[in-house]
Amino acid sequence: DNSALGYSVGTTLDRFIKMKQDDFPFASGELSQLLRDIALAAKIVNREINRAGLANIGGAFGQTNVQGEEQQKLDVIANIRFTRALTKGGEVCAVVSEEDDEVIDLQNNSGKYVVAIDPLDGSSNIDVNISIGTIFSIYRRVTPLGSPIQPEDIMQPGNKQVAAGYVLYGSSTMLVYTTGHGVNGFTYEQSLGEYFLSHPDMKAPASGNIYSVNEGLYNQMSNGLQSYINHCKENNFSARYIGSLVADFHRNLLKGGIYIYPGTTKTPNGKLRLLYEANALAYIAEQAGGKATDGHERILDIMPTSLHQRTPLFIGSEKLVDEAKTFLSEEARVV
Ligand code: P6P
Repeated sequence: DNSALGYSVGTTLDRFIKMKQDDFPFASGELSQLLRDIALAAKIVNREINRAGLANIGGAFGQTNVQGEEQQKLDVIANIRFTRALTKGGEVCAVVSEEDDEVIDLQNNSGKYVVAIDPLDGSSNIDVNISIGTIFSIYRRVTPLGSPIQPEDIMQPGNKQVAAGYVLYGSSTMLVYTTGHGVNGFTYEQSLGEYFLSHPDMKAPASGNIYSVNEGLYNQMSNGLQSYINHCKENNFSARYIGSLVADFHRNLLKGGIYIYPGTTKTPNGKLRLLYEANALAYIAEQAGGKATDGHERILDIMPTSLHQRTPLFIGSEKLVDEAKTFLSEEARVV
């Protein structure tokens, strides 16, 4: 029971948001409503995901959609669901989505917030029934109300986030988020349609012995990173790599560990996207006492220059991220 924190395990998400809002009487409640909108869309996406496998069986289970259309890809469906929920909610004026080349203007000119989202990350894992996730960042717009202005409202560094979170559609579905006052995890109870506080005040273990990296990239890695990976092997680390960012991140957040998606000779900036993957997880990691860098600088201080830009990502337990960095800088000295 975390009564010292003013709430206890088992509190519903709605009550938790309400209590947190009471802590900020000047809050207009719009961010609270925005979080509710995201939580609702996640319930719908969760249901679509659970039905997807059957949808491929088609009519046999009556799963083809009513229009009998070609079963849309789940990440397209997720993008529609989140964008629609944010449009109807009215608090968001613009969305940057992994699924759309350009910024989506929601035509909510009184919306104070901008959302960057990966509606369904790791969708290549769906067909093989591996956990997948939604990742989102929330910013306050910086220009006066009206149509969102680029780049000012959109290309904000991660240190300007007002909230960030992820949904993990795993053995159970969880919503984990921060509004800058710590990290809290909620587990979705499908039969009740409610999220219940299951992981209050989440803290990243300062260290750990799990490293998560695609070792298939080893030969394309810098000497410094190769030496760090060898260091992990020499120190009895466990290699845990699901290949689904949210699942790998969440496990390391709970157990301690480091997740690395490095720049390589073929992809110098790695694979993961700054605006709607790295920034959100970096904010959560830091709020939980962990760390996130691109190998050199803090992810949250990177000034974006393009919507879908990639960044190398070293994220997780503070001591491990710091340690990895020393190996990388050694490489710099050697060179
Ligand atoms: P690789 C999934 O495609 C994803 O975007 C992340 O979820 C995951 O961590 C990463 O890519 C896996 O990439 O190159 O190791 O298959």
